[in-house]
Amino acid sequence: MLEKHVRNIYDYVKWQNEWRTKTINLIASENVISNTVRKLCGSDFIHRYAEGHPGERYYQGTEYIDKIESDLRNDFKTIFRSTHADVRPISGTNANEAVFSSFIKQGDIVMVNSTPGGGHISHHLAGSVGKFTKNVIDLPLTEDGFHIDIGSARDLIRICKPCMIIFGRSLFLFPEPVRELKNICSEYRIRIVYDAAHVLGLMAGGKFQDPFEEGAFIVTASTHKTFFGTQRGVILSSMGNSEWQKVDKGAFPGSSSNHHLDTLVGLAVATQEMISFGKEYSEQVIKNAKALGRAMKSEGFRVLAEEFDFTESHQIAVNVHEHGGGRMVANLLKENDIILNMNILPGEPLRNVTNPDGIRIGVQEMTRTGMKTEEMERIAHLIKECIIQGKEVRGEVNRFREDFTGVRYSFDEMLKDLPSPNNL
Ligand code: DSN
Repeated sequence: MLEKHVRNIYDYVKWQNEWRTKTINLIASENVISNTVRKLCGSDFIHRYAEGHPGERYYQGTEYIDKIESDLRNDFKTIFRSTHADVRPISGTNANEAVFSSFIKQGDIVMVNSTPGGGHISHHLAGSVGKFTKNVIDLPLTEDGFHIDIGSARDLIRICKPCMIIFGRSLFLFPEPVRELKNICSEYRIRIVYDAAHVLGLMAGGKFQDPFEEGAFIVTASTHKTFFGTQRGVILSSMGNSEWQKVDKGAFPGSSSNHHLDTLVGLAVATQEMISFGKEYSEQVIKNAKALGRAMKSEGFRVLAEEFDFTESHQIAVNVHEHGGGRMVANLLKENDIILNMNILPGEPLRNVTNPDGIRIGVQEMTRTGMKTEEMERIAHLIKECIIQGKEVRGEVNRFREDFTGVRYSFDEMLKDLPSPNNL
């Protein structure tokens, strides 16, 4: 009986693998790892612990992970020009928690992007910030809903005197006004935290804003959306050593014990891919997102932010109210093997969150399979056939994906003969 359960799990994994290589994957928070990363995952490191820092562990037997981890830490410092990097958080939210626990005290005021403004749940009262203070205030938005209103934000800062402003979003179309709010933040000694989870790979490629250069105090991120990594988190900063000690303790033992060495190995390989191919990749991602915005618009969809050429990131947002709303559209597309998620749009009331008007589309994963702007036009057309013309397009979607099965911007071709050490 129990053996049957294992066979069932095996089947689910097999079916998932087969299914998702045939689907058009447009979830903005996901990406695929290369075959090289995959080959190096599932090694002996999956069994091991290594609390602490390389060379100063609480466990024996960590020689090899020490080497991998300290090189990775240095690579992150070099790529993002920071003095410190902590690669131990096992997720973006885990990285955020290490930072919030270090710098937010009960009663402090924190300003964040609202949920309809695209803000991430971990920045909110119901998420990680809410564990440390109840005083969470939304940053004001401009009328278009896509940008922070600088004048109103300055006024609100003068009145509220927050201890921290958290930039970064889940619906993340345009850069944040770090530079514009830097002076007032210095004046009131406000820490600028920039959650770069969605745009880390674009930043690594030099194609999105550089929050440190613009005045951020600390950058947190997950490592697997536009960055090429396995699913983990990272914290970066050039703050002084004594303040960094707090973050260090926030990461361990504050918000994690073991830091999942197997995915750390994968991230180390993915970071080499990002160093080599990040510029070319991020350029293509942004080109593709803009192309998809234009194509969706010409297929008859209400794509947001047309006046700003739709996006400067890997995402676009579409109002599908007249097609039945975000939930219905996302479900119908899923039935046709096009996978994306419903999303609340700027200006929508929070009560819409479970049935919003919008869908969010991310092109980073399909770009990594080698798709270019022509393929974005094809995707927009398939979405139109499905949603506006009511056609069944699954077969066409599966055929289309047959030409895009590999993972580009990787060493896969060069290292195809490298045997997986896991088969030894
Ligand atoms: N909620 C995820 C997203 O889709 O943006 C990030 O954690």
